Amino acid sequence: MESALTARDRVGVQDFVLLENYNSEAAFIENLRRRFKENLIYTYIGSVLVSVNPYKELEIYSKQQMERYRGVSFYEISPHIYAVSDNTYRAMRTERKDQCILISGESGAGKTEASKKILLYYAVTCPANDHMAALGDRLLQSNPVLEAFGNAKTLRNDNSSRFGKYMDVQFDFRGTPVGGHILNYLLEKSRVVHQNQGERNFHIFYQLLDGGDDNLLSTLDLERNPQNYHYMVKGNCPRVSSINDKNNWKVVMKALPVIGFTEQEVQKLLNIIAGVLHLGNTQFGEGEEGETYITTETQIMTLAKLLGVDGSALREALTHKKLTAKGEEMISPLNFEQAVCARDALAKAVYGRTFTWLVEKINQSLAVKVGISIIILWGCCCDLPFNCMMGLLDIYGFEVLQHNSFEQFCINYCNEKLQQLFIELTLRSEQEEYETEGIAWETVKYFDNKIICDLIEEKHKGIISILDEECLRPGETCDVSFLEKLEDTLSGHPHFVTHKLANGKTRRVMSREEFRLLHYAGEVNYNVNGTVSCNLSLDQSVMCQSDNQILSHCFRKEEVIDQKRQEMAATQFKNSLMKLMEILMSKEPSYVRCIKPNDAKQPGKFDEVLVRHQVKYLGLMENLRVRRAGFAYRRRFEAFLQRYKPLCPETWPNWNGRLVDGVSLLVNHLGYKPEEYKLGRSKIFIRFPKTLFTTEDALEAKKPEIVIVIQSAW
Ligand code: AD9
Ligand code: MG
Repeated sequence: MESALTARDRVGVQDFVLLENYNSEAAFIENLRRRFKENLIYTYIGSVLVSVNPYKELEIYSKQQMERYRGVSFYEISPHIYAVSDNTYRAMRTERKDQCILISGESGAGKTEASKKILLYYAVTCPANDHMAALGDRLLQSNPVLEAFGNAKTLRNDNSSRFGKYMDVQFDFRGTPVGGHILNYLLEKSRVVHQNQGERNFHIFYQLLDGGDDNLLSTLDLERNPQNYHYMVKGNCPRVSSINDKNNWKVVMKALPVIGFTEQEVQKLLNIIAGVLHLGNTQFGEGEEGETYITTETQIMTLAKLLGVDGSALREALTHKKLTAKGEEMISPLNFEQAVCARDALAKAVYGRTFTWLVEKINQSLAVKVGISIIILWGCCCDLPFNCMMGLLDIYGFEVLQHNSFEQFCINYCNEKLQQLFIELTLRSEQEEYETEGIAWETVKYFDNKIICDLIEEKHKGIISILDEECLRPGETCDVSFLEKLEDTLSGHPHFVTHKLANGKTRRVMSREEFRLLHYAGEVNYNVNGTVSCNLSLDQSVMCQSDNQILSHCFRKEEVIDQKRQEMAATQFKNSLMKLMEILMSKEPSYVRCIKPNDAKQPGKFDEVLVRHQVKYLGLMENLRVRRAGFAYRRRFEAFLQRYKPLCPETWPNWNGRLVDGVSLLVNHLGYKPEEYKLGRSKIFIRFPKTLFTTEDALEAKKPEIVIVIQSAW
């Protein structure tokens, strides 16, 4: 007994619900710390998985481990990302409801790693024939490709996702993955042209220079040294010890054909990547009359060739702008700064659109193939669960940088929305449900971040609406007037701060170009420099004529000319987030809450202050209180009866009385104790998972008998 106690003292409890002092934040953190020290990085809060990044490889992700978790109920085995994967998969099959796994946490907390492990679990354990195995392969291979083009080294994470990713995996009636689809969200395009000190551009640039063979580099007119490229040197960090660019290059080059890229497409793609580097090296000079010209003439021809456009048209696009006045088109020269801006804008557009094309291409490769629909149809006839979806959300984490721009604003807004969804589904609706169902309940208080979401997205007076208005205003728009407008509309809001104090004085610690938002996860100062002006559109129609098919596809004329679409980047992002929320709300969610143990990316280091901050803002204590006081499972009376009626002679094969009476008879027959469950108005609430597992086991044992009864009825 004593040794068991000691072991428990050492490794803590595997479900916070079992924590004796469940109201104490210190006890919560101590439990996390003990487990972390023992390499037990996973802990539950009921069915929510809390994961602490170990920053080292653990021997817990093998195929044997996958087998251990297969078909095993949550609480019978130590917490694991595989347990969440498996339980979600089984819930999808038995309850015939689309599921989603939402992975959240700040930058570097381990979201992307978690999502890859989930995907790997499905690819390895789900039933598959040859065709499906190939699909599993494509699903897995899409990861290194997307990471090469969409991830980069930042100060917080050597492999930071610079885009948001929501992936739906489609399963047929046998539980076999038959297709997939990726939705991507706002790539951080500014990284293409600028990196902060200690950060890098997207991995693919370094991979190409390090891994591409001499022949390839010479066709692309590239040199191996990243220091020769302006777009790769700003962060002063060409090499990262944890990253092997050469190997990763090989992985990407192997993955592309598996996903269905032809040799020609790969070539065109690399032309574009090289083109972006050459674009970055394009330099300008200023003539005597203030006109701008290109000083790197020889290189502009290489660039034009790589981008598949006419050299003089490209030169013109980089040094002139087109204006339309009274129906007439006029060409006017750009000054030096404008030319630099046009060059960078073109590089960002080329890279950003190519990234979108890449996702489209991957989606084509993951799409459900026609042959499979026959199986699905058959599944439908058999009334078996089919065509169920499993969504996987891995989005950029909350971040506070030294200099935060429009892109950080979008990233943090996105995290605000995800937190809102978490509150909505786990804290608010759970409590509201007890109320509607008439179950006695003492309300748990929590911080509702709706006030911050409204501040950002509300119509007419939210930050995004104000930005839109500023962008659409005719004439010269500017960042300062945007900030003034924000101040006029939002001053006094408890989550919005600028340098202006209510008494007319100035807050000295803040610059005049910044506003501060008090996010649920912390305070962030956003610099408005470039927010409005970066939204101004430049003429990029030269790309429409490209004979590089990827680029001509990416720069379709109607889109390039439609200025409004480009200007409203923030609104587009808001709308895509709204759609994402709708998708997620329509599914049954499971949560993985990732925690970053230290800022130094070091194994074994548990920074309590940092962890406490995350526990706080992720709302984990509130989550625990609701879970601890509440019920682990709830089922509508019909569903509960339908599933378990064979276990009671009075409800089997049919129950014709009131549903609540049928459920009462059933649970009495099963021997449920009063403290184990409660009957609401339309649902049964079961306090402990174990109760339901025992019932499930009883049903499993009864199955052969049920089949015989059904057969004899035939
Ligand atoms: V960001 O918002 O995209 O910047 P993530 O996605 O939360 O961030 P990521 O999954 O990329 O973080 O994890 C950061 C690094 O931590 C990884 O590159 C690994 O080196 C390390 N990590 C994370 N999870 C694990 C794990 N389960 N085992 C081992 C891990 N290492
Ligand atoms: Mg990530």
